[in-house]
Amino acid sequence: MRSVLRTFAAACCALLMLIGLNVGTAQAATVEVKLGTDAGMLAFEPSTVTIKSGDTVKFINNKLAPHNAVFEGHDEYSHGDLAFNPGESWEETFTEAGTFDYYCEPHRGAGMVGKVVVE
Ligand SMILES: [Cu+2]
Repeated sequence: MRSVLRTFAAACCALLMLIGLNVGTAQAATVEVKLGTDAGMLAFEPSTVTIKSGDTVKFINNKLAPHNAVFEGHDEYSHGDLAFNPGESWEETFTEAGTFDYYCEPHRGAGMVGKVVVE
């Protein structure tokens, strides 16, 4: 009986370690989005990113500044301040699942729009 208990305890330990490892590998990721494409287009690159809840999107000023990113109906994800300098960046962490459309205010008419899909 004692050996059965010991086996059971060992199995529990192994299970806990596996759970611990899983938590370790499920670390939040950061995905980068360029403002203005490398080719010199008024667009976000990539224009659609798919991430997991808890992941972060890092917006990096690239070309044809200034840019910003406004999420309609989601002030918490919006960055209204215009970025003028190349390399200027900011980060937004998405904690709720859904599809979030955004645009660059000064370049909305030129079609500078993007989408963040949070799974
Ligand atoms: Cu822009």
